[in-house]
Amino acid sequence: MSRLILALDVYERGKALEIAECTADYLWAVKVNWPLIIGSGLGILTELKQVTGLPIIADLKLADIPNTNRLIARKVFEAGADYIIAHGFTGEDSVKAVMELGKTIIVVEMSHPGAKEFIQPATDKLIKMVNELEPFGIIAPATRPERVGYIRSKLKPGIKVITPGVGAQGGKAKDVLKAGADYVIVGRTIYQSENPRESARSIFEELEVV
Ligand code: OMP
Repeated sequence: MSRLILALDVYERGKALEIAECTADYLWAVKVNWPLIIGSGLGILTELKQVTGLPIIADLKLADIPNTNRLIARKVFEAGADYIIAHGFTGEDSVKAVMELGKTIIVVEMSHPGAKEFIQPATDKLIKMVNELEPFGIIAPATRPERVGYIRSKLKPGIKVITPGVGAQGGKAKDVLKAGADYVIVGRTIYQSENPRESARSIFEELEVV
């Protein structure tokens, strides 16, 4: 099974469906973030699922009070999302509101430089909460394999480690898998490439040999 997740951060419905369809053979799942939902509407979740046959991750990074998280998550799961990404820093009650409705992935550290300011100092506490709640998985930074290794070492076995930041943000697929990631998320390196299928195939093969 593939360990590659496509981050499909385009606006246009047609382009999204075309890229998803031509890369699907090399993916585990397709991740949809706000750009595509804003550009094409929530119906794109089911369309992507029909075209690819793959799980769909709705990357909303939910970060609100429990009631609002619940109101949003309910509609998004109903629209066909198999997983939702939520922030953990809002606290256990907000996270539980999403987890009660479906499979959830919690951000414990982010991949960009600014993540060092507020999120990284809170990572240990976020890991503790995640170990108690046992969501499907967590987000950790492919841009810092040493942090992926650290986070993996503190996490309960079975909780999946999902890592964005490979390619455009500088992370290397092999390094992050060796550090303990279960899946890597790749966006621009695939969807902005001249040949998205070929780019996805090449990352897929790189991941196979680790
Ligand atoms: P590329 O940088 O184009 O490969 O895209 C990375 C994708 O992963 C985007 O959809 C980001 O929103 C997402 N992401 C991060 O880049 N860093 C994080 O810390 C968390 C996420 C995420 O939750 O997926």
